[in-house]
Amino acid sequence: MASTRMALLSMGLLLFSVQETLTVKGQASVAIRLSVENDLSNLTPETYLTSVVKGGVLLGALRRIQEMQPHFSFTLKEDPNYGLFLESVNGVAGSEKEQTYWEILSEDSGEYTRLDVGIGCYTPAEDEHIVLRFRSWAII
Ligand code: B12
Repeated sequence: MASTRMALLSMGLLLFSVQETLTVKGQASVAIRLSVENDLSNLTPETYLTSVVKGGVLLGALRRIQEMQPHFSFTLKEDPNYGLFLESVNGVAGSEKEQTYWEILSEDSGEYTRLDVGIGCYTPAEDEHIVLRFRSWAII
């Protein structure tokens, strides 16, 4: 009797945690925060709450924000060797001539780590804070 009750309880907990991680489309998802900052202007940083399919790449989160937020947009360039390069965010584009680009970082307790791959390869973790920062590479 006690073991049946334990089994039902564990099943209940399992169903609860599974339900908690399901998105509208029925796929498990990972919630993340994404901020957009600009080192070269004094625009107020924007922060978006979004999610990506479990095991999915950062690009999926950007697409999801673009679908939900009328003021968020981005464009990509395809590089033959490294895949997808984030070219512009909210109408602000990086430029070879101006030596500017969108840097992609992960922030944790005030520490910023530069991602070592692009948006088409990076797999965000649960509750990760991703920062897209417009900056100059001349002052790295
Ligand atoms: C210089 C450089 C940059 C410069 C390129 C501009 C310039 N004109 O200098 C800047 C600062 C913009 C840059 C940015 C980034 N870079 Co970079 N970069 C390099 C580096 C050191 C040399 C590239 C180069 O000049 N090759 C010589 C030229 C003649 O060849 P090319 O094919 O024309 O080079 C182009 C591509 O490399 C492209 N590029 C550069 N970085 C990246 C990153 C991604 C994801 C893509 C798709 C394209 C791309 O820009 C170059 C100029 O057009 C390489 C490492 C290496 N030693 O190769 C890393 C390297 C390519 N970068 C890398 C990364 C991770 C990034 C960033 C994602 C870092 C970040 N977290 O922000 C960002 C891209 C962000 C975005 N907006 O999508 C990785 C890519 C790894 C991978 N498998 O995805 C590398 C291999 C470094 C590493 N970690 O080992 N980068």
